[in-house]
Amino acid sequence: MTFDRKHLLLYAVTDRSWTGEKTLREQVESALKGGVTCVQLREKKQDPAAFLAEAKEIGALCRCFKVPFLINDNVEIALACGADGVHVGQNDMPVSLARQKLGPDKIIGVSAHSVREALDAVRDGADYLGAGAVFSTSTKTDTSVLSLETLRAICDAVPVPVVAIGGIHESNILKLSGSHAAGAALVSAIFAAGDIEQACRRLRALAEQMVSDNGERVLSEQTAPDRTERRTDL
Ligand code: TZP
Ligand code: MG
Repeated sequence: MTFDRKHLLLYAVTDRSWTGEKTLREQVESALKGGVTCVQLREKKQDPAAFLAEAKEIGALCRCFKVPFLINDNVEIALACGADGVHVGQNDMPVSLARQKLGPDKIIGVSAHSVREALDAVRDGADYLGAGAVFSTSTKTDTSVLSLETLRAICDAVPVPVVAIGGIHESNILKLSGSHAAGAALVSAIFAAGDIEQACRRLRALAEQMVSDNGERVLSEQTAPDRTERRTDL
């Protein structure tokens, strides 16, 4: 499978805050059935052994659905579980070091909050960028809200696709129309939902509507010699 912007359309970032009746694995399966196009396993408190065991299990599930599986922050876990790649923030492992450790074929996503950070990340080897928070969120406290103008400026500055993140829900996702974002990454709108599969179906339809405004950008990106043609090992 070739990684490209369509994988960013409806991007699920996990959070175990709402597990209980269901395991995280079951929740991810519901999200996959509902049509998410990428899964990022984001664990801030798991010990390494539990993190790795869970990563192997959820990674295998994503492979069944042919959906890229990425690990937040932890390059060693990504390598050990055979993930398709990682997502790193500005305070995590430097992108160039992550690229060195992962090799040319793994997907590297990088959080960017400005055009400067976006350009630096692409120079250092990012395959896609996550930009946000685009709306206020209580899921991540150490972040501030980015204007939609900045989101669009980031999207237009780089030759790789950009996924918007932060406070995105069914009621505001269409506000991203015309931003040139390739899709939306969501935590609580997916994992706090009562019926995750149905929530993802609705979000998927809205995300498709949101990006349908971006036709011109898709065409120009397809003709640009960008880095999104990397093969993954899916
Ligand atoms: N990065 C920027 S905002 C955010 C992350 C991980 C949290 C997004 O969570 P939610 O629940 O979709 O607002
Ligand atoms: Mg991080």
